[in-house]
Amino acid sequence: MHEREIAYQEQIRQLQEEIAALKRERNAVILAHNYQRPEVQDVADFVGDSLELSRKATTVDTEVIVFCGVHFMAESAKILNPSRTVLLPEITAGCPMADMIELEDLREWKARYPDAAVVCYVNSSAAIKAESDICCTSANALKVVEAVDSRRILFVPDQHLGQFVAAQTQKEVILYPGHCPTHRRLQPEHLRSAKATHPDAVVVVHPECTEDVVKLADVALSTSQMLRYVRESSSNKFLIGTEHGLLHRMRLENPDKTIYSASNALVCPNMKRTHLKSVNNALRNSEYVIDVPEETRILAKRALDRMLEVI
Ligand code: CIZ
Ligand code: SF4
Repeated sequence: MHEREIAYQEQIRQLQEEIAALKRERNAVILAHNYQRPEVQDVADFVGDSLELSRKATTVDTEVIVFCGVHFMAESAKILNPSRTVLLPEITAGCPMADMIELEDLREWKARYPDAAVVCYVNSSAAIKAESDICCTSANALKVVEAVDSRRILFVPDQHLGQFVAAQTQKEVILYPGHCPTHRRLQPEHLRSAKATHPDAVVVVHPECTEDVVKLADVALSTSQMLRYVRESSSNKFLIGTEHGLLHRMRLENPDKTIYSASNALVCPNMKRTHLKSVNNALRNSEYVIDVPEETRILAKRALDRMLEVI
């Protein structure tokens, strides 16, 4: 190993040790999203998708939850667990897709389609959840749309996940024009070229990818579904079209399988803002506390609870 690499690994090891000690001292648990940096995932007590982590948060008995992810995820943890202190280590770690819809936009949209039910992807702010009828994740979006008591659905904010659902239901799905800039960077030509290089790999993409990309894949799944799929599949080569962070866990869980990324462009800069130093600072200084106004929290929780009743 190169000298610089050895020094870097030593720095990581020291930070991980400090974090473990601080965690005990602060009575904290660390939750990390599947898209976090490998070294951050390695220091976490639980790694998962946003919903798994929010649910996990309801079962932990620690006072503090350090949520390594982006802002809306920490908000969801707070919505479901108001008695805990929820910390987001990097306050500027937002989600551009969630920011593509403002409360005023949604109110205008609802006024335009007064007979439609609003289904809101969990990748949205607490205020948007509070104004919606029900939430969904990428793992249950179709089930939620089918379960809602309305023929007409306003789907916010991800047009690509909405389109993915629209193609599988008889219901009318009206798409709000938001998107994930990271998943949109995976272009059909990237996937065609990756498929040509690895013709025997099973192609698995996220439904936040564009319709053209989804059509080129063998299957489109959420991150938790991808992990299960790869674990249970009898194939041993996979091309994965989602944020790079997921590959860390997938490779750890499947040492005998070969996992390729569909493109080097699949890196979410917001997910990568959180470093071990950020986690260390969060525990040391109790930053940054995520709060949701009680009125918003109750309404947002209603939308999340309705989803949890469906799945
Ligand atoms: O809900 C999540 O955690 C996200 C952002 C993606 C997924 O498919 O799990
Ligand atoms: Fe938002 Fe996309 Fe990043 Fe997920 S990967 S946090 S949807 S920008």
